[in-house]
Amino acid sequence: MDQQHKQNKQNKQDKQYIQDQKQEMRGRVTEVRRNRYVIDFEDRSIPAGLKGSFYGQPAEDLPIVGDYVSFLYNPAGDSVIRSVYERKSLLKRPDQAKTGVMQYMAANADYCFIITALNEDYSYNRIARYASIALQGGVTPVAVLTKADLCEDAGKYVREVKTISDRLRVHAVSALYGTGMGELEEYFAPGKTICLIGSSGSGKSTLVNAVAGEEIMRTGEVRASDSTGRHTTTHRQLVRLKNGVSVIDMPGMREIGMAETEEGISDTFADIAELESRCRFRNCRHDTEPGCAVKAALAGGELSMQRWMLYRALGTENTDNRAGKKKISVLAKEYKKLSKKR
Ligand SMILES: Nc1nc2c(ncn2[C@@H]2O[C@H](COP(=O)(O)OP(=O)(O)O)[C@@H](O)[C@H]2O)c(=O)[nH]1
Ligand SMILES: [Mg+2]
Repeated sequence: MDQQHKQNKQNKQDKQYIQDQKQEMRGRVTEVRRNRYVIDFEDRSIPAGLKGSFYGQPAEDLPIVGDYVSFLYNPAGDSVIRSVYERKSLLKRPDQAKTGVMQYMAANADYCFIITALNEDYSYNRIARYASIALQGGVTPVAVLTKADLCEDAGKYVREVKTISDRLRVHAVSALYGTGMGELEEYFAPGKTICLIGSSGSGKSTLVNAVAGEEIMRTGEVRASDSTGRHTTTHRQLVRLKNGVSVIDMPGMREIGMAETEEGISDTFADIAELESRCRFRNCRHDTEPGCAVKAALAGGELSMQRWMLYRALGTENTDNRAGKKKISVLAKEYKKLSKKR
C-alpha cells in the first residue's frame, strides 16, 4: 500500500516534470563514464547525456564529477545536460601519460584529503604536489596520515608534513583504533564536499565508513590490475552521506606531473617567494650572489634545507620537465644524505 502510494506520487511528479520540460532542473553530477553521466537530483540518480553543442567545446567546459548542472529531465530515458554552473573550485592535474593534456578531477570540493598511509605509501613530495594542486584549484588541502597504528612515531611524520606549508592541515589517524578521528569531524559538516586523493589501499574507504558510521564504501578492494578485479573502483564517484556531506572518491591516484601548477607552488611556498623578493639582485640565483636573503635564511635556520630543496625541485620541474627530472633525482639523493645525518 505504502509502496503503491509512493509509486503514484512518483508518477505524478514525473508527469509534472514532463509538463515542465522547458523549465530546467538543477542537479549535481555524481558519476561520469565517457559521455554518460549520472545526476543527483532530490536524492535520485538520473542518467543523462550532453546537449549536442557541448561537443567540440574545450575539455575544461564539460561537466565533471561535483559539477552543478542544469538539465532537462526525461523520466523515460536519458535526461539532457544543458549547462554547467560556475565552479567555486576545480581540481585538475596533468594527464599521467604526460601528454600535456589536463585531467579534470573534481569540481566544487571544499576540502581535498590527501590520504597517505604511514607505511611505505608515505611520500613527502607526493603530499606537497597534491597540496599545490589543491591550493591552485581553490580547495583547502588536508593531509590525512592513515594507519597511524602501523607506525611507531606518527608525530614525527605530522611535524615533517607540516613543514610543507602553513596552509596545509595535517592529521594522523587510525580508522582501525579510532584514534585521531575526532579531528576530522570539523570537515564533515553538512553541505561540504570532500575529495579523497590517495593510492589504492591507503585507507580512503575505511576512513569514510568510520566517520559516516555506516558502510558507504567498499573496503579492502583489490587493484584494478589484479586478475580478479573484485570490488575494484576505477572511476570517480560522488556519494552523499546521511548528514549532507558529499564525498568524492578518486581511486588509485598515485603519480602526478607538475605542469600548470606554478600558482599552487607559489601559494604553498609563499614565504620562500617572499624571501626571494628580498634578495639584493632581482635575478639572484641564490648561489654566489651577495645580499642573498635565501642563503641568509638557510644559514639562520629560518628556512629548512629540506623545504628549500623541495621548492627548487618543484619549481624546476615546472619550467622544464626534462631538466627538472634530472635535478629532482640529484636533489632526492642529496635529501636522502641529509636526512640520514639528522
Ligand atoms: N592497520 C590499519 N589498517 C587499515 C586502517 N585503515 C584501513 N586499513 C586497511 O587497509 C586496507 C585498505 O583499506 P581501504 O579503505 O579499502 O583503502 P582504499 O583503497 O584507499 O579505499 C584494508 O584492508 C583496511 O582494513 C588503519 O587505520 N589501520
Ligand atoms: Mg576505496
